[in-house]
Amino acid sequence: MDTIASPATLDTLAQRRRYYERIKALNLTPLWEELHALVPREPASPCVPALWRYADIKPHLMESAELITAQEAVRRVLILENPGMPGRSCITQSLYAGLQLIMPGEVAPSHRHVQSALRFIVDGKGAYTTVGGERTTMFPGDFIITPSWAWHDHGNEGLHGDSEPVVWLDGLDIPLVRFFDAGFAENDAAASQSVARPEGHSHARFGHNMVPVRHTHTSPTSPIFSYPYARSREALAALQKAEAPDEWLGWKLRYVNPLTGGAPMPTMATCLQLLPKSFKGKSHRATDGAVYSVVEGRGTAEIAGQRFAFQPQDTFVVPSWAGLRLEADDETVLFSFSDRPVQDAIGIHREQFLDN
Ligand code: GTQ
Repeated sequence: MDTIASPATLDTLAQRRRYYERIKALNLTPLWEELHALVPREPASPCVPALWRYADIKPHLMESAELITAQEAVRRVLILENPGMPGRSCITQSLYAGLQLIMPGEVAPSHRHVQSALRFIVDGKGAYTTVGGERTTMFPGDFIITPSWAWHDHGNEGLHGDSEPVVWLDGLDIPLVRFFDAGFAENDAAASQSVARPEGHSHARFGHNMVPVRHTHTSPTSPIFSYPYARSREALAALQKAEAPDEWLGWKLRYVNPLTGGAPMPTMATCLQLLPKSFKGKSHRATDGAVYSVVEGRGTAEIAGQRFAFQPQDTFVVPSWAGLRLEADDETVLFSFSDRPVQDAIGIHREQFLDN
């Protein structure tokens, strides 16, 4: 039996077009014209590889402080918009990223929203964020989270009377929440929420591989909301002395919710990795597109065959299923985040470690 479809004649094609026009009035559209795009053989993301050089961005970010205060802007952020998806305020289909600036003496007023947020400190120190009544002071390389629906405000009073502009990378699940049309937000009555507990309280309770005995945690988000760089970096340095680097990833650790061992937030996974000097990694790809922030070192990210030279404070994005090969000229530390917990929850995550 002949199973190969014979090509439609021009007459049939014209008939089909007229038919499509008629059913359009009933809000109907034929699957067979869309099937390949709707159910692709493999991911075909509109997200493209891109790198944002901090040296190029910083002057513009500083200029924004002359145009608008953090108070008026609510959050003074330059969105890192994927060039493949202009106008959509996202860096991948599921993730939002931006660089937020807070000048000495400023306050970004307290609000809360359904969207979960992460902060990765890129430049400057001594700003703080208050999350649910507890403050944490920011230092470069710190990873800080704001759980869904937690009140949060940011400020910059400096350290020991010495304050400087502070910039961090914001990562939010804004596109995911928009996809579900499940977003709510409210402003707090006061610009700065009152501080209810001393700094370090959460860390004392949950940050030492111990947890309070009489505690029942109901949130899907980690009770630790600051993961200081000093500690994460120390772990990587100890690994470097103790074991050989992975051929694809170097030494790569993921941040965990100490109560579950899972990701710190239900929608975003975060990692910190160390690449030795002169590392030439093998290529890998995964269905979770990822955003990288360079903490230390210079090197090259080869993404889907395109080469991007990076240096400290740069941000780059790896689209879903794009091959990534990392090369390091110096000893290099990279922070990254992705939507992997969501893909794991629905059982669709795939990754490949390629032999080249
Ligand atoms: O700090 O609360 O980059 O609400 C975008 C939305 C930061 C924040 C962003 C936000 C925030």
